[in-house]
Amino acid sequence: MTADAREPVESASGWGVLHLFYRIDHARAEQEPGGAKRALDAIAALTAPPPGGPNSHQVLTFVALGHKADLGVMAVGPDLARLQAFQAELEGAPLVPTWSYVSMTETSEYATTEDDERARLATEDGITDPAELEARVVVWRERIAHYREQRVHPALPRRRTICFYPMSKRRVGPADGGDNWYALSFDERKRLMAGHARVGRGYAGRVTQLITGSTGLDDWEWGVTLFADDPGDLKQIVYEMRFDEVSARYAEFGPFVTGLILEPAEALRRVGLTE
Ligand code: 76R
Repeated sequence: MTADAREPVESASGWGVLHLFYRIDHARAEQEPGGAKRALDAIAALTAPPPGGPNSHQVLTFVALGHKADLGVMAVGPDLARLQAFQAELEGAPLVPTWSYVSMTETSEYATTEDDERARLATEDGITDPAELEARVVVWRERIAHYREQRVHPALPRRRTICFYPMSKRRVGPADGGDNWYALSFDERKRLMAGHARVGRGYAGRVTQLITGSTGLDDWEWGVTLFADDPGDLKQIVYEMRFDEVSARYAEFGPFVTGLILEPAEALRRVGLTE
């Protein structure tokens, strides 16, 4: 089957997201020089604009710290068939898969509404003057439109460091003495998520997060990808969120992987693959 015959697999609700982790097969890399070129060709094929239109498929490469992986590759885009083809092409390079995570971008059912924000401006920020309130709502509307678009159709940010981990909301039954997020009412979940967002907003400009949904797709319910220039901010946001009720009572976490984001050729060079 030629690439052109590949039937696109797209969703109306969001883009596909692959987090791929590899270690380098150094023996193979030595026997087959040019390993980096095969990986770079795969990246170029995924991200090249198709004739007559822009391409939304993006790749971000990072070198992982620690022995969970040497190299991390994050790929996003509308067509799951293209993402799968990319994954298969990467295996032409001397890379040994160590872990992967599959998710999709999504909007959140707890997104702040305009009424929520008006109420917050009045009670939290103490704004009573109607003209000032209106001006703040206008600014908010613009910020949130950008934020929502970025959640579903993200442009991967270029920060220096990345941290990825999967997580789920707890659903232990009362018989086991546990908390069950999914047994709470919508209003209660929304109230709790507002507290979560308050903590998150404190990191505006320092940490960019991309929360992608994986319920039904992979072993956990979300993939959390955090980007920051200062790696200490990755640690700090996750630590502060642990005290917030949503995380303290209801969150369960998978493994964490941290890496340094680099341009693909440089990332491959740092893990010992040459062109
Ligand atoms: O107002 C809005 O519409 C956005 C508010 C918001 C939602 C709905 C928000 C804000 N998040 C939302 C949803 Mn989040 N987030 C995480 C983690 O380690 C941990 O304890 C948790 C991992 C981080 C670090 C983080 C950061 N968030 C979600 C969801 C989906 C919940 C669901 O649908 O049930 C998850 C799993 C999740 C987890 N969050 C923010 C942040 C930050 C930094 C913000 C502020 C963004 C901003 O306003 O600029």
